[in-house]
Amino acid sequence: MAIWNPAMECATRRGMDNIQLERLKNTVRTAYDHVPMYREKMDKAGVKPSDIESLKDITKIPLTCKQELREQYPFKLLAVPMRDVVRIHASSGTTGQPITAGYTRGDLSMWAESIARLATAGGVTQEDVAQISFGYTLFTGAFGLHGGLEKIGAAIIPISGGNTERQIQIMRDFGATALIATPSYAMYLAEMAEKLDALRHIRLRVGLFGGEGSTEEMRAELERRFHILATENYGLTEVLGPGVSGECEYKCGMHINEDYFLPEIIDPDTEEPLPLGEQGELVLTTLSKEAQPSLRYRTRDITRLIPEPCACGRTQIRMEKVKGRSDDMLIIRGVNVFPSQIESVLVGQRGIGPHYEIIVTRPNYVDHLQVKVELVDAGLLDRYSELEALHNKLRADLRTVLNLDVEVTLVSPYTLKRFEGKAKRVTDLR
Ligand code: DLL
Repeated sequence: MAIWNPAMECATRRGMDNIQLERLKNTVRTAYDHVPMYREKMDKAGVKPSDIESLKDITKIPLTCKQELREQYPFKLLAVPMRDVVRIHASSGTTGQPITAGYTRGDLSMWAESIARLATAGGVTQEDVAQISFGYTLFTGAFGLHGGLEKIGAAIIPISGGNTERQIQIMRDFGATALIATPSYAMYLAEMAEKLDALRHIRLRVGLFGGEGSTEEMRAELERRFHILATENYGLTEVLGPGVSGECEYKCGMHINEDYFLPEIIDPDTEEPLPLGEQGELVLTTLSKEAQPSLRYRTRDITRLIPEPCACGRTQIRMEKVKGRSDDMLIIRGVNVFPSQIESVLVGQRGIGPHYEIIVTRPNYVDHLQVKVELVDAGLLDRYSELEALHNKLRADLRTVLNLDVEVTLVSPYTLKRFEGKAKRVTDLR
């Protein structure tokens, strides 16, 4: 498959290091000079922009966390005057003050370039008809993908999220060949297409999914149902939105746009950098962002960096599929559980659908984990021995993976909640 920008995507290590160092120095200088929060943090740590002489020196700069960004609401993180800002997005802010993100004209062009690379890596071309089913809102997903797909020359259907039946109608009538959505919404769309008996009229060939984690099992299920190549994209509002990294057709880690972002992995507890290749929390520094540079932002996302070049020919460092967010990890009777581990056990099992809910309670001071899954065939509810066999199998499989006893509840088809954007599958009532 084609490579959008071979000069940047296939650069030598030394070439990329040089680009990164030059841009890092600029970014640190700009943040120090124009964003009071960064200046105060660096002054407190006794670091000056001129102390950045090599890429390793980045560790001299203090880490930044979400709460610090929230305190700068709405526009105290801007390094440019508002007249240079041409777009404002914000994170959903479901758990507190939203985080805003401003973009200059240059930032939008860098954003479109980042997405053009990742979408090309995922197989999208000028020939494609791309249905963008992310919400066209303050959320960065839709507008971010839109700019890059337009740059490639794909024909965009800006349908936005929701109205699932109509999505299928349009997908079918307009001959959409690429679907852009969260994996959970894509799954809901697949299910709706099946229900409306529309799958045979749908011409999708690729899916660019992202905005939330999903397992290999969920990917396989999406590829099977829609007959597509499904690749995954990663990003976050605090540093850009989508466009930080994405997979190529080999699906073996997401290529990071390293000329725009400098990745590090730290131990989330000690905050110490970890050796290359170890799993930990991803920390990102922007290298080209003008309106709102970010220095050493703690993403909370747990992953690993893969330095080896990829079979596709790109040399960029890759990040492994995100295992989960450090703040999503559940501690059940002392055992660490990532929701993704539960998903990997459930999705693809015979007899149940790909939707699930996780409910955590603490009756009598003891943690209790309940997993609700949907039966594919409601008739099973009347066939007791088959139902019990399925129930026992799911419990045993979950116990093997989690090392925990889990209460499994099998519910009727179509009774669990479906999601039109990012899924919220965990309810922790403790
Ligand atoms: O979700 C940006 C985006 C939109 C990326 C569309 C890809 C496609 P936020 O709303 O700020 O931005 O949420 C960022 O979502 O820190 C991760 O925890 C999670 N996330 C995003 N993409 C992935 C992914 C957008 N591919 C937060 N795998 C991030 C796992 C993801 N988690």
